[in-house]
Amino acid sequence: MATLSTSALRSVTDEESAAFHRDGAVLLKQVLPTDWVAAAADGLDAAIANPDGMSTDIGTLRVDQFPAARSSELGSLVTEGVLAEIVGSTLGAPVSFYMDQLFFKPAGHVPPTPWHQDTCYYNVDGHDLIRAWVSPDEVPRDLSVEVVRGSHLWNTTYAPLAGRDADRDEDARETFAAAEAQVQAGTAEAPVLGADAHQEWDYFSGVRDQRLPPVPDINASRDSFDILGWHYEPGDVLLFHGHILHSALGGRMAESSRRAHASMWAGPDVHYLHRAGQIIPDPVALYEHKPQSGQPLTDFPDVFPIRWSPDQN
Ligand SMILES: O=C(O)CCC(=O)C(=O)O
Repeated sequence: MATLSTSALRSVTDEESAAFHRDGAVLLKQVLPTDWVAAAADGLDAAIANPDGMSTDIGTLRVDQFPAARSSELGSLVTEGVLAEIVGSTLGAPVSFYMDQLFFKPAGHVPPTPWHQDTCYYNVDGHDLIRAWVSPDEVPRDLSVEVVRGSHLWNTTYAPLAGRDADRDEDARETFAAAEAQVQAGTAEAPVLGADAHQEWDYFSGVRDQRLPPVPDINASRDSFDILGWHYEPGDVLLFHGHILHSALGGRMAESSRRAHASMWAGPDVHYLHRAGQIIPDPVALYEHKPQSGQPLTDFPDVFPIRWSPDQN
């Protein structure tokens, strides 16, 4: 890969950073240099053309986990600093890359992405979780990501939309009860989903935590919620909090496909949390460290090196 730009097109303003902290999301207009947009496009195309054991088709929505691990372009996007600079300067704190996903919606009938939070899917917790959503495609308001403004501060963790249903599946019930007993006893020596899940996995490999409240039916009463959405253009970076309720509109025909890369970044207060209802496997390099609930991710600097810090700039 040729050498790419080493800094963002412009600085994140104080107003943009304040908007992220207040609303839980902000669209940064024209911050990602064109060469990085092109690299993201190449990386997404390569990953889309080469599914792996974690690629999932949900109707016509394709979702991949950890695509940066198998694409040099996406790998560079999350390690070489420009995106980290954008994320970290918005958060106002040092940031490490935690994990990434791709979302591909081909031309034709575009499925919506249902309302959900990200935090409940992962074995991490903390306030400083921030998502960077980047697309090489123009995405109109009625097909792009939207959020419930301020819901990152609601202090409610909703049930994930995935996972086996312990009410209907005895094996799932037993699996969950055993995992929860270990979590409660503080003896969870291994996460529910092991490193082998990186070879073969789908959204029903884990068991949903039925004790968590269901996501409210936001679309049934959209006027009751303060919904924010944007017209996205290549070069923009959409940042949203890991705990915010978000979705993407769909339900109509589109002439072109929508390719998106979404990376999750962790700031200083993010720690490991064994969830009996884990849905998405841990980053593969973390397994050998046998993390314990409550351990800050900064305890694992070789797995999660700091990619940008205000002190270095
Ligand atoms: O791109 C989408 O449709 C959904 C994105 C999303 O849910 C995420 O990045 O967490």
